[in-house]
Amino acid sequence: MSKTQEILTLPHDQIEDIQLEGIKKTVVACYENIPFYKESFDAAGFDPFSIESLDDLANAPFTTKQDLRDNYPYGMLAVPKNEVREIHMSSGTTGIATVGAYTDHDLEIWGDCFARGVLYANGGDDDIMHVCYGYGLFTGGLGAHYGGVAAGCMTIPMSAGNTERQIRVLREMGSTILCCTPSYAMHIADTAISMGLDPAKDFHLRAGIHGAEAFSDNFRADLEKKLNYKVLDVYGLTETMGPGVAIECWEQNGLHLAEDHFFAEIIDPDTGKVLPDGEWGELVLTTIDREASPVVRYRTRDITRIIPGECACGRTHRRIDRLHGRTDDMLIIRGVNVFPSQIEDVMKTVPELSSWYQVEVTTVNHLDRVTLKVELEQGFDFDAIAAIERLQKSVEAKMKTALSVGIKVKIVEPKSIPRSEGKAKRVIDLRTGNE
Ligand code: DLL
Repeated sequence: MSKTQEILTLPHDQIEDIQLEGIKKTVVACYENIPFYKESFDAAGFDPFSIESLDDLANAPFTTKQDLRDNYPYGMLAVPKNEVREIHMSSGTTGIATVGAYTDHDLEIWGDCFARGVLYANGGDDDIMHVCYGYGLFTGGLGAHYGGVAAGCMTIPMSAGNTERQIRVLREMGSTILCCTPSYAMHIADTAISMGLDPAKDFHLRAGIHGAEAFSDNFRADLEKKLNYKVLDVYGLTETMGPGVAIECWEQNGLHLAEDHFFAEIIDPDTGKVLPDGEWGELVLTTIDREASPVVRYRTRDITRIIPGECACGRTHRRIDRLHGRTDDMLIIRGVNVFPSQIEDVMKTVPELSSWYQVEVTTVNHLDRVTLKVELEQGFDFDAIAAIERLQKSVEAKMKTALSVGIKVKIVEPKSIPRSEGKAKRVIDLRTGNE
């Protein structure tokens, strides 16, 4: 058994020993090397030398994205600059970047974490990994690339874009694992179909390792049918490493956290209280052995839960559920909280609607107005105007029942919503102050 495979099946109490040792070191390294942490721990009265059990970590204060932004560019570095080999950045909506830095060791664990996706896909050195996440400051491309190399795959560094070329290479090289956002995978599939190909037969894919954005079960089922492969969800974020923090196994029943590198807590986003396994809340991550950019109790704003119990695959690392969205995705429409995933849940119940949509929020006469633009599923007649109007009304009624707030529904032609090569833009908030 390889070292990684052995780690993935360690009894959980041994994983917790690794976590406790790692966290003790991380917390002290943060305190001693990062002025932000010294100030924040002191202000909270948290003694970094006091940790004796994993529960004690709950006494440490949280770290937020704003803290990382305030310390841009090098304020959160825990090692001298000459030990840093690579950096990545995420710009976010406000344009102020957060930086993730990696030492040689950090790059090695990154590769190891993403390579678990290949193991979860029952793969190895016979696989050909086609990587069309963007390479560059975005962590998707290089993170998947290091994983492919670490897993021994032939790794093809396509980066995103030039979709027809992606299709040519997928066919000609016989790629077996596709790594990109789920929306780009769907765009590749649809473009291949519009070129007269049948990607289910003309490609040789076995698995897709897709993430960086939320996607519904329906969307996944569609993708799996079009590309004749199995889709595994991968989660990660620039602030803690990039893709590979958690990845689904072949069971498709939650994403195994790389628990030997990350400690996860789920908190109530309003009170900050740690919630028991099984309850939905905000994911908070602490790095266990990250050297250059360690974080303590980083509030990801991502909403998930720890799935109680063991996975049928036999691996012992705990699983998080597929993401329900982010705390900051939540729209407050005339005082009612609405998540885009709730809108998607209603869409799923209407067979005439495809999974491509955009939600636009504007202000009309000082009131929020939400318009859902959703594409008609291929094969339904867009020119049957009366039928489309009836359908719009009936979807509006369903939305009102499900969301407790009215939204306008506009059914648009198939393929009229712009496709993305990276993360799809699902919500456009044009309300004053949100442009
Ligand atoms: O998106 C890292 C990544 C690249 C993950 C490739 C997976 C694959 P950021 O650009 O910093 O990093 O964005 C991180 O994206 O906090 C989530 O809100 C969202 N996200 C990431 N993975 C998933 C997923 C990368 N599987 C933010 N499902 C995170 C839903 C995801 N949302």
